[in-house]
Amino acid sequence: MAVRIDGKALAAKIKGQTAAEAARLPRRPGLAVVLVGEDPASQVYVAGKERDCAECGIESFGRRLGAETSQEALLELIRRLNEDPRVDGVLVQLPLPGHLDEQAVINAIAPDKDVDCFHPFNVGRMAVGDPVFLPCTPAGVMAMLDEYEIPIRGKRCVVLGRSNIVGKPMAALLTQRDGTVTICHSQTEDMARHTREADILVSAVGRTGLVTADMVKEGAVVIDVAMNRDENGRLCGDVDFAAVEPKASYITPVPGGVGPMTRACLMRNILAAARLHQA
Ligand code: L34
Repeated sequence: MAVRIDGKALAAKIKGQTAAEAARLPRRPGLAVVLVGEDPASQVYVAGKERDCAECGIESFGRRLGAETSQEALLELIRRLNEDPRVDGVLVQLPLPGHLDEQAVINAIAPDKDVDCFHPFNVGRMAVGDPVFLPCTPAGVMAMLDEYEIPIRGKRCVVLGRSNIVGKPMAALLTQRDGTVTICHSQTEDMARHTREADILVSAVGRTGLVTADMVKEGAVVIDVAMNRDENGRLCGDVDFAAVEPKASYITPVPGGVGPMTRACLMRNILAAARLHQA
């Protein structure tokens, strides 16, 4: 039976450290969270981030915009936040309504305030192994592996999903730690052939029931990044948890796994940004 990785507990520990360090700065760090539209899941996640900020002694400036906001109005808001000295981090919650150009919005965020680590400058710095910030979800996964002393070097790591915000940076960080990394995606032929070889399996697809017990090697470490709703509206990941748990050596639950770690790593990035700005 797998050990359940307690993301909530580790996130609390990281937030405690972040709060202690933030308290020593000459000025309170600040985060601007921009939410466009009324997506209910995004509202929950943003509320969680604002709660984390309060716990860490970080000031949060919420900016709620209507779903019909124009690209130009959103870019103008970002320009103002880029110039606001109280704001150390600017986060635009994704996904944006369909008429908005997400990449153009990300590109408009000042790289030194890009606490998501989505801007191409920061993605590049991370990819060459000289990071300014680390992407929150992949960094959260790495922190969980390290906390439980799970070795990465030489291990077969399989990442399901190739998004810019999770799959690609996840693969980069595992590679930097000397994992042997395979990325699978919607066009992969015979995905189970890959997953069955994995010592560390990270699923970030967003499809309930994607990872079944027959796809997991005995003793594998299984990390579930997804945030899906099942037919009863309950939060669940990609992994068939009940069936996979007996086979795995370590497994993350949803909720209480990667989600809280993403938010804790965001707090760390805001602290790092505040240090850049206050140096
Ligand atoms: N810009 N957009 C930007 N940055 C991000 O880092 C995100 N992401 C993803 C969506 N859009 C984003 C998040 O914050 C997903 N995500 C996220 C973060 C935290 C949680 C879920 C998604 C989270 O706290 N999950 C809780 C349960 C929350 C609930 O009850 O719904 C958990 O325990 O997993």
